[in-house]
Amino acid sequence: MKRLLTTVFALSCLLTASAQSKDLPLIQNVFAYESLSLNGDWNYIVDVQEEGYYDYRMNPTRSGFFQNAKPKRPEDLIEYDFDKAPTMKIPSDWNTQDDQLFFYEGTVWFKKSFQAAPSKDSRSLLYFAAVNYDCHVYLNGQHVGHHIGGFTPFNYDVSDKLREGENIVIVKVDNKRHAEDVPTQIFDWWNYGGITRDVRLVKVPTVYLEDYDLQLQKADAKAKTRELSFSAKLNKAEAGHKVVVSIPELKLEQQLTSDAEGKVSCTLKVNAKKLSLWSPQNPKLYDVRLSVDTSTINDEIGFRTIETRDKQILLNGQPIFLKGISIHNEKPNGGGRANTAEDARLLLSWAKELGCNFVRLAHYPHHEEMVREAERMGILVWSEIPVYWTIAWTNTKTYENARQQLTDMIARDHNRANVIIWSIANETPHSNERDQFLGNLAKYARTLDNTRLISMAMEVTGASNYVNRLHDNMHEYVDVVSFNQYIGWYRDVNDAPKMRWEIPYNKPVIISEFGGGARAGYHGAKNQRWTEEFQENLYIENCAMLDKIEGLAGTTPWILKDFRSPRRVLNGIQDYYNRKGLYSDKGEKKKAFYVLKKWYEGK
Ligand code: GCB
Repeated sequence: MKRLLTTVFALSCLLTASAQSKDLPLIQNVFAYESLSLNGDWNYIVDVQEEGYYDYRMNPTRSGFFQNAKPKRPEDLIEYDFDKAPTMKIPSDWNTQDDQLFFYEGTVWFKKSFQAAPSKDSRSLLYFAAVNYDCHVYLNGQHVGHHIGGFTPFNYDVSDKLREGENIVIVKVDNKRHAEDVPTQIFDWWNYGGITRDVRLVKVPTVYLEDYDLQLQKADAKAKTRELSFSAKLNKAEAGHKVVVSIPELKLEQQLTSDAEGKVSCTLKVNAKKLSLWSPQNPKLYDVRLSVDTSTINDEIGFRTIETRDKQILLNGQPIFLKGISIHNEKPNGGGRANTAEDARLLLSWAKELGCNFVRLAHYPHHEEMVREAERMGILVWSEIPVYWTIAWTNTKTYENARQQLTDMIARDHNRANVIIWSIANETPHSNERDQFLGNLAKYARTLDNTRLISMAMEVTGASNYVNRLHDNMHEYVDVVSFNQYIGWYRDVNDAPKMRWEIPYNKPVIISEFGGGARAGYHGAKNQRWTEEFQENLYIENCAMLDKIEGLAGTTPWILKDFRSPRRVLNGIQDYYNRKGLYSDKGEKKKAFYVLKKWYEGK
């Protein structure tokens, strides 16, 4: 009987978990709402064998750590106590917060208490900007949801679980790597675990704008009137709600009424001369007001078009060369996950100093402030999902996972004028299964957003002697053909002047990676690996070589700053850092920085 009960309980736990695992659709522009920050000190318990989740038969346990149990009588046995456990600052990654957790990959439980005063006139959303990688969220002992994927936000409506006074949120975070995950088991960056971005309790009206989209339509250069298409969806499928969109500076306002699906849409027309288009030289953002019934929120939105013509990328109808740099989502000085607006501003100011008008936010969605700060600073963005290297192409759950991460990346940032490219993958090995997986993802991305360009970082294949031939079936699915190449690092730099490029596609080409490693402060001859001079020479040779690629549309060399990677084990040089940065991990410029800066000055 006891066994049967355990099984029934285990089953109900699993069913509950999967029934609740569907997150509430992501709220658009979370910054616009009043919210209680749940950042700060959280108690944590490292749980190597997931004692707090499974019993000794590996069934989900009734007395899991999410209960936050306390002994009621002196003889009660409870073998954990969050209130006696250490604390760490959230948001953060545990690897840089606790020396013992530097290499740790597994489960850690987090707990935070907070005060709340729920009201019948509003709803409360528990919002996580990112948790790496697999997490279960509990509020006051009840399971709220299960989320997979380390770099995208998610939220739950917790109004019915919230109570007056003290509330306790507990999160089980597991960052173990698996072959069927996205990213998969191996990747060249640190698997930072934890609640790595902000946590908020967001107060929303009972009816609010779950999503809205405001985009400039493409038009003829001579068009006298420009059109802004607006669409929005309420959190409730209810007809009759009044929705107003206005852009005071343009003297535009439109009143709409929701249909039975809770949707509205319209086209706003504006005199072309009055519309100041967003661009790197003019990162103009308009104050946009949006209201539903009696509540109003604001956003800052820029208007621009992005398209391709043969080998050119056109921003607002004009060809643009994308002077880019790749960036990992790491703090500028000292490692660890970047997660603040200050981190974003410093990293992006380095990119600006380099002369960039474009950044490749590799290899997964970066924090939202990074995209928003870049937009304010006039920097275009390539945003990517972690479909990296050897993904389990035939596994349907893997596909669903990648698709969900793509959905959430686009859901979060589709109103950002500076995001021009959605990248669906990086350096994936060719096969029919891969083509099907990525082909479906590319088609799906277009159904979510047909106003931006789709790309992916491909590899040069079929390089024979001095011919670099780009051949990838995925060329059909993308708007921009991008590829990584490492002449000078994984291949001799002396080959650079001899290389001939064969790119048989009439589409814009971006070199999405090139580069090589140097330890800042290590000097020597230009053929001495790891010296700044070696990296400097590699950049000189590569820039000269790239100048010969006809119609090149842009580059995002690898990479702005040295970043942590467990694959980089060479003592005294790498010390668990990938050293291909133009800045060191401490923010020192290396000599190659000046080569790229000069090259960009001439572009
Ligand atoms: C690549 C990968 C990037 C690596 C880089 C390297 O091609 O896309 O994630 O870090 O090479 O340093 O080898």
